[in-house]
Amino acid sequence: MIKLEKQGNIAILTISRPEALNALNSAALDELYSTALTVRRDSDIRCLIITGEGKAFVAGADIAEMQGLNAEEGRAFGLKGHRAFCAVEALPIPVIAAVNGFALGGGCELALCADIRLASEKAKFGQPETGLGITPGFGGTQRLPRTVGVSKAMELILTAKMIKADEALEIGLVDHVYAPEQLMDEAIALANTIAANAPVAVRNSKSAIRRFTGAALAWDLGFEADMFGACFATEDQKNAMQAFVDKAEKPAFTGK
Ligand code: CO8
Repeated sequence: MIKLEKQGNIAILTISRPEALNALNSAALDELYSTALTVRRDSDIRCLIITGEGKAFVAGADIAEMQGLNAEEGRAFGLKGHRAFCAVEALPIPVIAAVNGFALGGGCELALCADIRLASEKAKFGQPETGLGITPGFGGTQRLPRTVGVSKAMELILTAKMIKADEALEIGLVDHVYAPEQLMDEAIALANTIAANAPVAVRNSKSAIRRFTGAALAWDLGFEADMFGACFATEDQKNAMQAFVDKAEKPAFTGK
């Protein structure tokens, strides 16, 4: 499900579960975590690119798997996501997200763990969770406002709307937008440019910048997991996720 390919001093990590638009289930999250550790241990890798196979980057956490969770299990699933995503974010080398398609929910949150985000013109971003009866659970409530500012993050999370790549560029969610066929070439060229610079200076620069964005992040993610888990005790979460799995119309929310 998670592929890792080395090209000289750079590596490409591909999320590959195309039959479910690369939705992250528990097994994929465990593999993502262990792959991040593999990258961390390989001192030849100087820059990592993350992308998705097929028409999606990552269409979120796996809704079919989350559907029946209770509050405690929901919180545990959120923490499993945090473990994998924090392992990616905490890599000492720079990470580039090459967002080739849908980056929704956990997919947008994974892109937010990267240091630089490039997108295809076909990419779409969003945090659809409030329409599914839950909060973002893989860091979106904390990393999105740190990236695009509080009010844009509020708008995206509270409306659950999807935005296209050009709007993502406008609000600073991505740094560049390219034609689909150019995306990987541009990502590889950028990774090689970074990899050609002095490795210690590159790592130390990342580490210094991360002190600015990472202040109090661990505590804030713990709070997000509490809020996320609590949603799994509601009927709205059960009904909305059941409707997605059944391909039925979204239910009217009751607040219960
Ligand atoms: N989970 C599980 N399966 C999915 C998901 C998903 N997130 N997204 C797509 N799939 C599956 C579909 O069920 C479908 O399966 P099948 O072929 O067996 O019916 C297959 O992928 C293809 O999908 P579609 O037929 O729907 O493709 P479309 O091109 O018509 O639509 C969309 C593409 C718009 C991306 C649509 O698939 C969609 O809306 N997906 C859900 C997006 C979403 O809501 N993501 C957020 C999920 S919640 C989340 O990520 C919370 C993160 C925090 C979790 C914390 C841990 C608990």
